[in-house]
Amino acid sequence: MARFFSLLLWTLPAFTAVSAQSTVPVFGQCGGENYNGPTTCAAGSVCVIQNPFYSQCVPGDSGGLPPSTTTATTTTVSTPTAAPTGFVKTSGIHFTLNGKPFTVVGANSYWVGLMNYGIADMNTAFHDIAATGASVCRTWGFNEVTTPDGVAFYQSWSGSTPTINLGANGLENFDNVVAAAKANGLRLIVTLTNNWSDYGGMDVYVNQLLGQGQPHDFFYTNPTVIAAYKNYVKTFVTRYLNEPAILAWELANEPRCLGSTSASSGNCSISTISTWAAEMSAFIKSIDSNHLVAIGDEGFINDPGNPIFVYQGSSPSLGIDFATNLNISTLDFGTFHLYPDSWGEPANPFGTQWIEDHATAMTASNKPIIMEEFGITLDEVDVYGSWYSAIESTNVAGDLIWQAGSILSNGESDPNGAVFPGSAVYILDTQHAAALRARDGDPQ
Ligand SMILES: *[C@@H]1O[C@H](CO)[C@@H](O)[C@H](O)[C@H]1NC(C)=O
Ligand SMILES: *[C@@H]1O[C@H](CO)[C@@H](O)[C@H](O)[C@H]1NC(C)=O
Ligand SMILES: CC(=O)N[C@H]1CO[C@H](CO)[C@@H](O)[C@@H]1O
Repeated sequence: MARFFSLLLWTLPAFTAVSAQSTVPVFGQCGGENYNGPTTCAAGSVCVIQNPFYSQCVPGDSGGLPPSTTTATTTTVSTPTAAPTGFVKTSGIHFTLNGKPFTVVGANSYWVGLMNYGIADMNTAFHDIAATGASVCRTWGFNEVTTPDGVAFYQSWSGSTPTINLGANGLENFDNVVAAAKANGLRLIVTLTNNWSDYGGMDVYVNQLLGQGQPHDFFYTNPTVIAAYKNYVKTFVTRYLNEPAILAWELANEPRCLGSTSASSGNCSISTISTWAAEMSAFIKSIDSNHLVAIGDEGFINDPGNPIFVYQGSSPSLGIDFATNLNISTLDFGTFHLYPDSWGEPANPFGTQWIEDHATAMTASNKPIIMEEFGITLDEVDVYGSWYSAIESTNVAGDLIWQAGSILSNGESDPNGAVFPGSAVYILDTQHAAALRARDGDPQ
């Protein structure tokens, strides 16, 4: 069925009044009730009202016009422009914000904080995501390096000694990521390590602390490794304790018994990873009661005898059971991924069945779940359309496509599976975000 669709453009809301004093840096406060400081934004940024109490200098220009003293001109229904306030919580199978429904929909952008993008490019990236009506972006809060290689990194290792990078290409860079997401009305799901060797991940901890080639799954069980990971997590999480633009922390991207570079110990099972997830999520909850916590796993189902690989969660290479992990009280929501091409399955009916089977576990656990990564290489619009219908009708809380794409100052962002503004999938995503918000009665 063809549906009329018109793409709504993102517009900055009003500029605040200006009285010439000193200049406010980008992302600094420039107005708001009871605010008496300077109101002129640094060159290349404009003052944007986020709420009655807070206006912020946001990268952009005012089109050569002096800032206007009148309030809001145009806003669109499809794009939230207010900076996030309040922490997202859960209630039954739903996410909530300030007691009202909150729809989790958007995209992954692992690259936004890693590729040395400046604030203006970060702003473009988040603007392109927000303009679909998205509420959330998932990104990497890790890059473990033994030799810094030019991109941003958050922890470097010299032998068995890790050093968290607090500098301009470290957590200060992530501060900019958070501020840029926030300025575009988005919240972040931040993943704190990787099963895979991309950007370091678990094997760096294991190799540096226990010796090269030690089993991947020692990441989950070795006390020295667990202590080092907790130290990293604590520094990262504590820095953003009071930041409402963080929606959730994730323990790892796609944890499995097996990684990219080393073997498994042969002693890794569902209980290995669920025990680790329970300990790590309780640890985060003990230092941060504001934010939600999830695993970040692919959502494998444990159905012994099922011939399909991703239903063999107890396989010694996987060690994940979606239902078992949903039972962990310090985990707030469940995640699953959907990549039929890499899993050797057809897009459908496999894909819609996979969504329905997770919805069944969601109902049993009474926690929200999201399809937080998915992708296919052929017939994207038809296939995603069918998956989105399944998400919408099964009450799965939402989804984040892999992955966002933007045209930035040095060209295209990582084109792998990327959805660029104006593409057919981008337009489909915009319709889907509106449908999910309408389903949930999300007031944004
Ligand atoms: C196997 O793992 C369990 C916990 O998952 C642990 O108690 C046991 O000591 C491990 N055995 C070996 C040989 O590593
Ligand atoms: C999850 O917890 C419920 C309630 O305690 C229990 O009935 C169910 O068997 C558990 N599921 C798994 C997979 O552990
Ligand atoms: C599931 C998945 O995407 N796995 C890939 C992650 O990345 C590593 C490389 O670092 C690949 O080997 C995996 O196949």
